[in-house]
Amino acid sequence: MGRRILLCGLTLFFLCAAGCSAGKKAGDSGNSDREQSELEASENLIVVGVSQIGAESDWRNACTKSIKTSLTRENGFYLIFDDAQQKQENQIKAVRNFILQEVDYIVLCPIVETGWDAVLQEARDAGIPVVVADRQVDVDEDLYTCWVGADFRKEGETAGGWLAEELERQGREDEEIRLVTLQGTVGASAQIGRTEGFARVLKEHENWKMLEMASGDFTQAKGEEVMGEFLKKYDDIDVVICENDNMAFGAVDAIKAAGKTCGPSGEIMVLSFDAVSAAFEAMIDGDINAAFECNPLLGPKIREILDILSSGGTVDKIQYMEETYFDTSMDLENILKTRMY
Ligand code: GYE
Repeated sequence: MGRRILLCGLTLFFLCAAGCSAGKKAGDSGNSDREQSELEASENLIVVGVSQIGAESDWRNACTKSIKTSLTRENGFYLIFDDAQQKQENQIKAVRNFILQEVDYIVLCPIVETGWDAVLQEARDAGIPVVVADRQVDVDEDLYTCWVGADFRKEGETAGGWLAEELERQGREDEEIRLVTLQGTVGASAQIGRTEGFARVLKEHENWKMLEMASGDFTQAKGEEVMGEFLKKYDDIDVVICENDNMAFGAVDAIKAAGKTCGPSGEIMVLSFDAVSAAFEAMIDGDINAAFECNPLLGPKIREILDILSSGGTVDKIQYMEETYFDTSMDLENILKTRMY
């Protein structure tokens, strides 16, 4: 189905390109054979429209790279990729364009959970299956085929459990512990899950005091700005929870700029989510205490799902990625050599 419109578009494009030299027949130009074979080849390709959130973090860039290197022509896909620059309205526009182009499948990495009902209903009415990836959507389950991503609540709980153990190891389990949180984009699953997961552990520790939580929008610049404000307001912060690595990098800069120290031998403990390579470097440098992994390599999983669907198979509705955590007690230099992002 998608191929018809897409091929019309491609044909028009090629005709325009060829039309510049009036009267040219196919085969006249050095390119037309290649164009012709591209056209033929694209007939067998699965046409996929991918709406990506943006490029706000190392994690996001690794995710985009993973999708682009998985949904290739060699693997049987024709990828139409759209970067929404962190705006839901751009994502909605992109999905509508994919529907107009009659793509075979839509992959949506939604910025926030709400606000998708209308456009996903339109995709459903057009008979185009939607695979949701990374963050989740808060809509009727029938409006998408499946979701693949991380268990963000579990990540938050793991971080809380790690902190409890670490404080015990330091003999500080009964001390008052003053925390702040740099939250992700408000309403994004990664923000909601990590905040809620950590809150479950927080509730169990009366001596942990959450001073303030504010959003740094998953970016380094905003993370630095918000942490700078926290440091002006509170001069005795023990722990900062950063809901992604890039905000943690910003927080470390803000802590240093305020003349304070952080990491395993500093005044402020820094806990982060994602575990991208730069977070390993920051742990090795002694700036970050622990990074709770979130796997951005969704491309191969999405490819597998689309292959199964296009050969008529069915897939599990909810598919979680495997994850762990890393801290400075581990052999980080050697682990870093094995990391893919
Ligand atoms: O943690 C962050 C990115 O949704 C899991 O989005 C993703 C988050 C990730 O900007 O770095």
